[in-house]
Amino acid sequence: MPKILHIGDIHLDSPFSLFDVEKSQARRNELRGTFTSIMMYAKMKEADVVIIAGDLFDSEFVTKETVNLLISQFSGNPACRFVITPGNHDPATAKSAYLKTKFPENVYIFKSENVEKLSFDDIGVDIYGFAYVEEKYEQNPLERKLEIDPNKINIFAAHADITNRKSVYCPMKEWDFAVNGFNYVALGHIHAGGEIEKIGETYYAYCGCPEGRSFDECGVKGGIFINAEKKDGALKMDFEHPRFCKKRYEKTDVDVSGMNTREDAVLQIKKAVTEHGWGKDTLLRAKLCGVVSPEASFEAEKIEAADAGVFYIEVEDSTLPLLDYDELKSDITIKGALFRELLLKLESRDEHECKLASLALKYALAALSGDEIK
Ligand SMILES: [Mn+2]
Repeated sequence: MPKILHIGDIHLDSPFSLFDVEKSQARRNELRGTFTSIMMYAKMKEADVVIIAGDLFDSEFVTKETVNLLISQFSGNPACRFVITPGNHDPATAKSAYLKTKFPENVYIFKSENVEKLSFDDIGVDIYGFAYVEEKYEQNPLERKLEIDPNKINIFAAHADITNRKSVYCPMKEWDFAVNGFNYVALGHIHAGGEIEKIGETYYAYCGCPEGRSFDECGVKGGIFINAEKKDGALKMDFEHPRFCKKRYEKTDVDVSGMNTREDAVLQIKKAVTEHGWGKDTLLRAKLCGVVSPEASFEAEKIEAADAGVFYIEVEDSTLPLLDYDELKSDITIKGALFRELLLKLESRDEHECKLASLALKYALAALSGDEIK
């Protein structure tokens, strides 16, 4: 019963852009740690094959440290085969680590833009794949139907975009998978990952990235572990979703309506952290929202990770001031004039415009009353 681990989009050596430089560096090292965890998992589960569906590296520039790590991890598990399909971030160019590095014998790297086949007869698995040889891959690699062996477990590994026909990153359709009779399609490219889907007799899935790298990649990240069996042409497959991420990015709105101080905001953020089960593994972007008194001051920029019990935090104050509109409307001073000037925008349906006008009013009123503007 072959066991296959499907991962991808690891983006090793990727830079991180947190406001905190030390934490950015820590995250970069941690990404290598994530890779090591994946390799440990493969060993522990006695995976027969690990498929890396593209973007193993973030760019052509791969550090020596990373190359050495790969070699030691791959050679440290000689019973397992490592199958790599270079993606748009790490195409198999002459200068790439894929062509320049001497990898151990259990590492198989697709280097042609045409679909090729790897046969692992001892476990009855055939893996089809191809490589990006430049940053784009504008054709459909399955334009011509393949002749597959129905007695094998047939897997297609592809760094591809099945969401957009006009994509320059290997535009494909699910239908292509079914027509060719694959049993599983191991997809890379879409970092959010996805459910295990099925079309005809073919399962397919995006594994997603194993470690988020920004607030665009939120949530718990991991890979897909597959137990496969084919007997007399009948296929059985089951799937597990191991977590690999060391840290997780999360975003949340925190309602501070009617509240006033930094302490209030911290308390509400902490509540959200507890409710979601976040903690030291979490990079959090919290948005304070709701309607508050014009005097409220949350000092958002002074709220720290330790206050909220997370690894890293960014707090944005998006609260709106609760103003007495009726009073301001008839106010004969400059305050009233200002308010009437902004009224149309304050009542706008455009959320951005409305927020901008509210902020303008908040700052202007604070300035007019001689308050410090934060
Ligand atoms: Mn990627």
